Amino acid sequence: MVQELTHPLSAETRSGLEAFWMPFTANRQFKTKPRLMVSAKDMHFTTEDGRQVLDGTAGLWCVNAGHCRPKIIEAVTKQVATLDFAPTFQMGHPGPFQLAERLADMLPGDLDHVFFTNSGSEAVESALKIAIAYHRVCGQGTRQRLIGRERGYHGVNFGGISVGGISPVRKFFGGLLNGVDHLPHTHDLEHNAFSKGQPTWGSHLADDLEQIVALHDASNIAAVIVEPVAGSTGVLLPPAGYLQRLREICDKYGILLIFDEVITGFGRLGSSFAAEHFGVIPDIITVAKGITNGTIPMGAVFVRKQIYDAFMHGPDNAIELFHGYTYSGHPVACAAAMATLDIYEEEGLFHRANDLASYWEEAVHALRGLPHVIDTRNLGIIAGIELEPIPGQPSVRAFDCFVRAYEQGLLIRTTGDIIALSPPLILEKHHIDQMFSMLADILRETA
Ligand code: PXG
Ligand code: PLP
Repeated sequence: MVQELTHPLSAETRSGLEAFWMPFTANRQFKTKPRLMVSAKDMHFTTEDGRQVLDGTAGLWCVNAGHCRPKIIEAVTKQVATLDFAPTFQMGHPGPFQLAERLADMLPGDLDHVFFTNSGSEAVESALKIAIAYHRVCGQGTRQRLIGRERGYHGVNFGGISVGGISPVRKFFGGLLNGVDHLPHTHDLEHNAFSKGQPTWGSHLADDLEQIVALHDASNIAAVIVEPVAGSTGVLLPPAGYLQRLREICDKYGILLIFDEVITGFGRLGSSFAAEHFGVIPDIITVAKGITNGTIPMGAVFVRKQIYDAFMHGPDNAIELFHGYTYSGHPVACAAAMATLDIYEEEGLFHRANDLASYWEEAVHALRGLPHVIDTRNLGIIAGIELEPIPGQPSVRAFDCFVRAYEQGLLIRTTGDIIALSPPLILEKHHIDQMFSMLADILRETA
């Protein structure tokens, strides 16, 4: 029998909300006026007070196939009743082997080995460690420096916040990894406002990598990590040619290139991975979110064959990589991922995203000219709408839009004064129409 919640939550009475320290949330503000979702189906959430909310953000960039898909529910239910857990340290079960083979078939270039984690943050830590260890096993143990980028987001663990470029995060946590440099971010409204797709100005910003190499020498540098499209700091698009240039410079100096595809992986840009969309193959890719449609936590690191092979030396009984999580390749997460990939494939969702991208682009740019809108930008099924901040009150205007949107039945995501949209890829044109007409009304109402 299903146990009822002993302390039912109530947004109305605001009871039962205190103990949960909410992540990345204004806790006190939320708890005085909570926004609670109790169920979801396909493109919509249902709120505690029974309202439908159109999901404009695929949850948090993860529910790419829409909510509560029966195939995933069935796979997870079956798995949890058959093999709830089995270790993957010196042991195995079929799930992660089958899933890794399948992912390897989807991956571009010679990326063909998969290390499993439980989140994007863990995928990033794993990727950074693999990069440093790789150089060591290749006899280049001095290559330890890591290069990230301003306004990069690579999750919340120490490696990720060190290569990340979010100043409030860096201010609060001090004691970051030594030996990290940052490339400049590529966001420039003076040159690129209202770009449709990739902006044309700014590929030269990749050349700063040359200066970092000149300063430290390539023999001290392990890897460069970037999001092909920076999502969580406000949809920052790579200028045309920028990622190609990074690839060239990394090749020139033997530096590994890591694409953090936690957001761009699994269809967001109308391709399996951004690497494919941009035609730039990195050495390592990190993913999470869409790998299981957000149903069960899972992340992964994809590496090129030569990286995996470099570790496969020494006595057969030697552990090659001193790294792993209890739940690396968890059976239930693997089942969720297999069912998710089935849906992506059967419904051709990546192609669908690609097909809808131009309709989406038109809708995004139709917001140009509305009050406070200083930029609209898009790629695949992602949009960024940047608002002029209220002087002296950064992020207040966008947050006000977020609350209004929620109250009117649309979930958007805001970061600073930027609205980010990334709906499930099952969306129909009428959802796009509805989303942008609601957003236009909200922008007109917003002070
Ligand atoms: N890398 C990237 C590029 C991400 O976007 C992570 C790593 C960390 O993943 P986990 O699973 O540890 O959260 C992310 C996560 C937002 C938002 O509002 C974005 C993320 C997470 C929460 C909110 O844009 N991205
Ligand atoms: N694999 C998965 C999981 C997919 O969703 C798709 C397409 O949507 C494909 C493979 C096929 O991709 P393509 O035909 O571009 O090679």
